[in-house]
Amino acid sequence: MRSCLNLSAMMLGMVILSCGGRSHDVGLLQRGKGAREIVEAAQANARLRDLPAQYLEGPPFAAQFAWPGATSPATVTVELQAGREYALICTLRDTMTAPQHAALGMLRVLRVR
Ligand SMILES: [Cu+2]
Repeated sequence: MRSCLNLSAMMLGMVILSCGGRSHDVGLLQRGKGAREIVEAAQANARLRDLPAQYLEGPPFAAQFAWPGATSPATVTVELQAGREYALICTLRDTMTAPQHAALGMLRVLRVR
């Protein structure tokens, strides 16, 4: 995942640089869930609205988008809770039948101290 992450004072600023993927979603992970659950759900083609049943605590609450070869025109800033883990995931797919980018490893788990 070629995204630019800045963690400070519990704030996450997300800007997407040029990469094959175009969109990332941020969501709070259920306790005990992690990258394995994200990949398994993506491989099972879980829909975005079904992710809370798989590994998120509530729906994704932030998203960012950039066209291929471009940088996202804005920065999304979210306030993170100390002691929690967040999923930075790409739920896009290149075609209707292609796997979600998260199934291909386009994900990151953020731990906030
Ligand atoms: Cu992607």
